[in-house]
Amino acid sequence: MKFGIEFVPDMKYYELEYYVKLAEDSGFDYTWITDHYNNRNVYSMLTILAMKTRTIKLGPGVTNPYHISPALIASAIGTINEISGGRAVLGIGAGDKVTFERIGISWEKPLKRMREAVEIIRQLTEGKAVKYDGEIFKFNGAKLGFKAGSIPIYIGAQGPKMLQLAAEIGDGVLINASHPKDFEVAKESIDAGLSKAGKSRDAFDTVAYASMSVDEDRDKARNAARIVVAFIVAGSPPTVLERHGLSEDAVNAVREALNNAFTKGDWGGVAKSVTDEMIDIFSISGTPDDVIERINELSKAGVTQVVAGSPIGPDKKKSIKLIGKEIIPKLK
Ligand code: F42
Repeated sequence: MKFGIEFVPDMKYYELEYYVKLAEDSGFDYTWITDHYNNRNVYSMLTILAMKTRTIKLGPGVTNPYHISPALIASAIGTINEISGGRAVLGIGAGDKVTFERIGISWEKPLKRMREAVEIIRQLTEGKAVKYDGEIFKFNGAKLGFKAGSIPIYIGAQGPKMLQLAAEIGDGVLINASHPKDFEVAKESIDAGLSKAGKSRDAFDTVAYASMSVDEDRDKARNAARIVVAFIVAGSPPTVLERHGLSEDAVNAVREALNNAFTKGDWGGVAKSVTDEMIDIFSISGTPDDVIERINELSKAGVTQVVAGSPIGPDKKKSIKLIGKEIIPKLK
């Protein structure tokens, strides 16, 4: 099992640098930095991290081919690869619909755009001159003026078609899920993509981009996950909610509690609306032993990398150290 950690660049660069160095020293293999226009710029932050770390692989988790051209994505990630001495990884997804609506981007043809962008980025980073006559992108002899190097491309995916595409054209897939059932369901689409491309599963990284909360005190760990889980429940498509047998009433209670929190600031009500079952389905939360048990189940369901995503724990610093001491060494 490989270990990754996700950070949102909603903090000062030196705080992010501190956490990522701590994660590197604690044995994490990858750090993924999220990309939304309202946070600090992902490549600016990755530049600092590339300079200040030594071994951890790093990249956006995930950027998208709507904000900027694939040419600029190739140039940016190539620069990070050069600065980091070959440690860059590119996480790319279709982007976030809600965020796009605020900045006037319409979410059209995500599958087509993803396929074309990844094909172009790969050719550019491999040093090729790109002539590309796609439905979305037209390139006419574009070429990077420096050696970007070989950069693994991971695709953020949840839907069956995007999962299949990720397996067909990516080196890995970042799946926003924490429960083995979601990976058992994803397996069919991943296998279809791999077989279309004639690739073996061994050469492909299936990543659980999970919400994680770890503490020696189980209740503390689980309580720290409640607000994040509420957002995941509220944003999950009906197919996912049905898969886990969650009642409509319970889900509506979470949505209502979130509305109250936004209008009246009642975040305690949100925490109360989240059931223990929801915490089990949408996060990996508990003591180090609880987390190890869940990661073993994920491994059986085909997961090859677990990413510790928000909240990580009630005390981020303590939890990162705890994962490094009590979890990573037992699963490597
Ligand atoms: N999004 C961000 O904006 N920033 C992040 O930092 C971020 C991190 C992240 C990490 C892991 C992860 O898994 C996702 C993450 N995301 C992040 C979200 C990501 O950008 C994508 O929104 C998400 O992964 C895509 O979800 P999805 O696999 O469900 O794909 C969508 C597009 C979907 O609806 N897929 C369907 C499917 O079956 O896969 C298919 C849709 C379809 O068929 N579309 C047609 C087409 O041609 O594309 C027609 C649509 C049309 O417009 O006509």
